[in-house]
Amino acid sequence: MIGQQLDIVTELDYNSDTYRDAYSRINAIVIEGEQEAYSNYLRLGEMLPDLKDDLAKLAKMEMRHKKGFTACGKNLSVTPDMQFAQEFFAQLHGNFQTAAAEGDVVTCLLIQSLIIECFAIAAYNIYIPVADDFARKITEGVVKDEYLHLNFGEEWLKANFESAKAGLEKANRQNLPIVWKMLNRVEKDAKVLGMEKEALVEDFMIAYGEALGNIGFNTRDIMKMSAMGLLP
Ligand code: Y39
Ligand code: FE
Ligand code: FE
Ligand code: FE
Repeated sequence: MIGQQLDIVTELDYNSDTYRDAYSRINAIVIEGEQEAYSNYLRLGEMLPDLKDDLAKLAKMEMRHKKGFTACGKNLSVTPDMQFAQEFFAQLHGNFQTAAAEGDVVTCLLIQSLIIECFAIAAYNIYIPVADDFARKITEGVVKDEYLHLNFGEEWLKANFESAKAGLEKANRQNLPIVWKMLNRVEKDAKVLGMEKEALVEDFMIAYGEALGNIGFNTRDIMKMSAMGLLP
């Protein structure tokens, strides 16, 4: 997988219209994602008052990420297509809002701290070797934080595993298929940036499967859950 990616790197022209057009959507997705992550952690802070300060710190990191990625777009003179990005996140966003309104912490954590963080970890790790120098440095700093965010979700869900298990399975069934659809929507643009869908799926599965294992799911559950909605 790495070899394939390095072959592509030599062909990338960061200033070409093709690259910048694809970047206008991928960059927007990342900026919107960071903004939503910021709001989601603040919302979780209201739902978990004892952890409000910790969650506020995570939210602050997300705001810093948003600023970093905004600078990456500016550096390439790209205008992010924010409308595309909002539509891209609309379903997951709606599901998070519904769960939050119901006080469903388990579903909110599954959506933000497991699914979205693993999606970010996969995307950023795959992006780093093919990024321009400016964006690479920023993304390397960001991805370290995303592991902390994933860890926050893992720890809480692990501590509450018995009561959270059924809710996690249900929320996974409802939300993971959405992620695979999101990935299909950006497959072409990601490829222009040198990121293969196959590599993104692989990295997502590894991060998500590991997280489910850390929380307490057994191998059989992990297999069933992480492939949910992947195959038509
Ligand atoms: O926790 C976070 O910072 C996550 C919001 C950011 C998600 C970024 C989503 C990246 C998907 C990019 C798809 C590229 C193929
Ligand atoms: Fe591979
Ligand atoms: Fe982030
Ligand atoms: Fe994050």
